[in-house]
Amino acid sequence: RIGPAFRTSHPLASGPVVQPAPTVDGFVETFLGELNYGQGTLLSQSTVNDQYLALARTVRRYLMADWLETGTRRRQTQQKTVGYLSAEYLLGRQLGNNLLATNLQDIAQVAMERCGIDIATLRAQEVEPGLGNGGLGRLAACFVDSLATMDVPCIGYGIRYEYGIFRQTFEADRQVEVPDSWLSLGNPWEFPHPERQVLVSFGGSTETTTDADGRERCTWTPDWQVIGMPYHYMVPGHRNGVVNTLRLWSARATQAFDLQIFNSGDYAQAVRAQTTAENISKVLYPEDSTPQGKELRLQQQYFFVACSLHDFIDNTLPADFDLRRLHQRIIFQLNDTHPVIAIPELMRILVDRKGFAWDEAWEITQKCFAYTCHTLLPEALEVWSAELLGRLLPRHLEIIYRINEEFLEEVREAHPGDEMLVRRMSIIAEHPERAVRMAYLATVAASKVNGVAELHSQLLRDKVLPDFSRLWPEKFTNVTNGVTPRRFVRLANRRLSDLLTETIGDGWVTDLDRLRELEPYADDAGFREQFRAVKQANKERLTTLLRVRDGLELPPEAMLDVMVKRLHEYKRQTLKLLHIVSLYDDVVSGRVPAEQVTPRTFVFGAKAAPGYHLAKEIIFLINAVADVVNADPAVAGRLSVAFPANYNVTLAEKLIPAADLSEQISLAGKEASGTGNMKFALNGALTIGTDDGANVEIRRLVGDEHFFLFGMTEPEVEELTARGYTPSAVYESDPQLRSTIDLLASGHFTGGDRQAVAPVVDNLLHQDSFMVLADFRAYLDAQARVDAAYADPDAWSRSAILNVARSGYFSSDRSMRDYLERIWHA
Ligand code: OX2
Repeated sequence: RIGPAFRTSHPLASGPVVQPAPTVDGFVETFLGELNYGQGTLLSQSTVNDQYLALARTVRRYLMADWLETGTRRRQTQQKTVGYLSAEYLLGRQLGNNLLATNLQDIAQVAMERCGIDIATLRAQEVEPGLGNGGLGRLAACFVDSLATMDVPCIGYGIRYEYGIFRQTFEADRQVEVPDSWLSLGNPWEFPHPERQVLVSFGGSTETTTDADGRERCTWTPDWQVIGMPYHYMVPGHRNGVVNTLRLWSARATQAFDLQIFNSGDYAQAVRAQTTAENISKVLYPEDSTPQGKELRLQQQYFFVACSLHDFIDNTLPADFDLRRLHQRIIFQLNDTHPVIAIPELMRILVDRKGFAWDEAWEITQKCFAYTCHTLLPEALEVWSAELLGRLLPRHLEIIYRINEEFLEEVREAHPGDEMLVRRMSIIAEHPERAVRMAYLATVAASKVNGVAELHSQLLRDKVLPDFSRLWPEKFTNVTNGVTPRRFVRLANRRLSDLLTETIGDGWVTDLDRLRELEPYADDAGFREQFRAVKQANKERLTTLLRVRDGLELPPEAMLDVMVKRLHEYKRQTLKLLHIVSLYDDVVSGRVPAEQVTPRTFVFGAKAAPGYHLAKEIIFLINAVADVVNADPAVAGRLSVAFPANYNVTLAEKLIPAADLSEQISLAGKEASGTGNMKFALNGALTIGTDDGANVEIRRLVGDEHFFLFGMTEPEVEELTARGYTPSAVYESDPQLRSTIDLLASGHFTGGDRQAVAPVVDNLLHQDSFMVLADFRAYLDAQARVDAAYADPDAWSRSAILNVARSGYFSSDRSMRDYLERIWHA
């Protein structure tokens, strides 16, 4: 460390950090400086990667003064901070976003031209940090963007995975996972801070002794430790001079550990020890909403929350801070159950390290956490076996047991004699093995519990946590998800953004309710014309991209019908597939003349968790159907199917602005919210969707006439489940469904191979857990309504414009205001 004497001895050391001049000349000069002194190369010799890195570092320089200034201001004001704890952040590319935030887009473009560089090539060089799976991770990224834009103090805490979500490729139509080594060409957006590293302990045993004054003290003697090394990322607000911090932790082996083994001469063992430690932040778990009982995953969870709590309490708060006031300085928001082990960790810090009495520590802890649940699927609620938790974190298991004991006492007091209730509510499950229910632990400890859309929050109260919501009704609340208009409108859809700004001014970028002002223009024929031209240009941009990126040839005129999201049975990509097959079947069987079919391009984008076999079979089937449909002259110019591999944030930014129709077709009661649905509506696509998640609110806001609703409602699903659902009976009763499934089953799409389609077809006919067949008829009818509506371009554009105008509510800025008001009180 450099001592304070040195720091203040130079006159420049205490002065403000100077930003480079926000001019083309200033930009060129900084860029060339970065190329020469940062990359150690000459413009004439530099590679595209050199140029990208130098450009990124240039933009970083413009942000640095604001970052340092924001940090200083935060330290001075000591305002309450949001500590967002999330195992995932699906950030998307940084360069474009940071140019937008700093208002340097045009300057950078001209500056690069002066250097003879095409900036688009440099943008394409950036590998997006895929540190998340899907909606949950992308939501976290939208939230930190909004908080910075609203100048709310926030530290996003998470894990710097060395390998993010796998890169998906297709071989013989099947998903193949390629490791995502996103760091291999260098990462200009991160700053390692070794001086803030933290030691994290695992394993070992505990011992309780009694002090002279009769107080029990627990000491945990761990077995092994790892170092948490923080990497800081800038999170700039939109043109407001604010830059918040995302602090992602990377695991390192401790030197002491290494050296000891090295000195004993066992080099292989030393390397193994290092591997064990560094494995912790090696890979992101490639799942979305179904946990695998993996020890490494629990290690990851504890690792990052232990680092984060330590970081805030010991390295961020002033040394003399009175921890009884902790809740006035921080609220830790638990992004689903992944960080819930932070609760016993804070108790451990307060009781074992800081010497608080249990009751006082519990009072503090309860005020410092709030919990967001993102699912309704019972299999997605994390449960850790007590054996594993006790082995890895013995002290934490003891603390959890004590929390549970005291909580169950409270239940017994409120409901004397109801032992069934006590068993139901226990944080500890006894069957099939003793295990910790993390969602219950979170609910017991948190000051607030929220779902992510109105319907979800209601089902969370009524179905998932009914006993808890009866005990503490005031604890439960809703905050409907949102998405950042900066990335998903302004950056992704420049053409629409310019049209919006020309029409209603640029206030909408940070105040999305202003989109309401667009409503009257829905009735303006000239505006509708411009709006259609924007959509058409976006489609052409997409067509070009998919030609270059995937070798796909798509007709740029057809309706673009898009279903992009993680592959999961409950999301029902198979329902979409049955629709496509039925349209194709109608034509090839001669029932419907090809000319009567509305030209459509169907686009899928989806990754399947590598261990989720049925999901991978569905991917195979979509690709197989695409191959045949695209090659069959009978439907040429009418139906085409595109499944570009490796759907990610970068691709979403190109796909969503081009879409006409947004597919949100999950079985009612299964999709907690969805956020893709919001992005599509904001970009002027119409939704075909079930009464599920945030679809309910989208439909209410945009109006029934501008939304294609279909399918069973959640109570109807419940009722059918209770009555007993037999998919084969539905198949027998609907000739069109029968014909569609028979065509699939015949091997028509798989070169006659019936075995290849059997896993999906058999599942639909004999299990169909998510009632695809039950909703098939309603879905096809709704799609016929879509065709009819699309046939009137003026009416369609009017609806599309109204979708944009009425979707301002789905800004993540609004979500953040709701969290601030209902949960954080920051
Ligand atoms: C997802 C939910 O499935 C999705 O409905 C929601 O929009 C998103 O989280 C953000 O709230 N893992 N991913 C999710 O939940 C879990 C668990």
